[in-house]
Amino acid sequence: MVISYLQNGYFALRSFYTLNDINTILEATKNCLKNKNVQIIKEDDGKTIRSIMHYHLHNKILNQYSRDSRIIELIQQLIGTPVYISQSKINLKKGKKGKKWDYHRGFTFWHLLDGKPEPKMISVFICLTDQTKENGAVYVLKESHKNVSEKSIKEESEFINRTNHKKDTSSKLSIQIKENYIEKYQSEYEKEYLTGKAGDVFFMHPKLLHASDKNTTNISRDLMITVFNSIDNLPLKSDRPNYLCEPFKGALEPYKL
Ligand SMILES: O=C(O)CCC(=O)C(=O)O
Ligand SMILES: [Fe+2]
Repeated sequence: MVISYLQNGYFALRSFYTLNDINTILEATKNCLKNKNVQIIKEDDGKTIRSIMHYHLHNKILNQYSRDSRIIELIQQLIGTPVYISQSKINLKKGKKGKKWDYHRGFTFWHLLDGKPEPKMISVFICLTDQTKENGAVYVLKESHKNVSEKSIKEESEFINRTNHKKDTSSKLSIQIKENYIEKYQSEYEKEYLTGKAGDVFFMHPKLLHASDKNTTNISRDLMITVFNSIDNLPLKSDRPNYLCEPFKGALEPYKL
């Protein structure tokens, strides 16, 4: 697992959660949506929900799943220090209505916009529904996390829409990777779809290039995403809202489910 993470930039834990777990999470997600403090990002149609932000702060059951001791243990092994949650969201990609995510590296946003110095971070993706090419599964460019410097991140990036933070996670991301760089990376690295079943979990390196297409089916493609950051890697300059860059309130306490 550790070798595969370092080599490819991601790895999968198949059937990590039972369907019972997943139903519990989906039910809790419905309750979370009733909470007025939770930040919702809509698709460009202004109606369809795209992301439910900082889910871990607004529902007790979701909070417990966000601190699953088995996952935290793995993350601490990979990062080497205690961690906290620096961002969390549930991305619903509704049948026929859910839209794409452009190619990006999480670290571009967390480093350039929030000033997190190092890639001592990991994103965990829990599949809440089956993930297929047709319903818009995430795809990655395998090994594209390697040889990425601060200079190369700046060179490949183009800033748009910098005044509206809701665009930081919209279908046209506020930091775009320039077209010529995307073409270059697509020719250099192998594209791999993170397809799987509800209950599968993916771990992703913060520098790995990834994207997803719109949902062309009637089946929703739902993902619960939690970004863990080292307690030694706090943001130095973020002016973004808390739901994009959560303030540090102490190391995460693992929860035994
Ligand atoms: O939901 C997706 O398809 C991609 C989400 C993603 O990459 C992100 O939230 O950073
Ligand atoms: Fe992402």
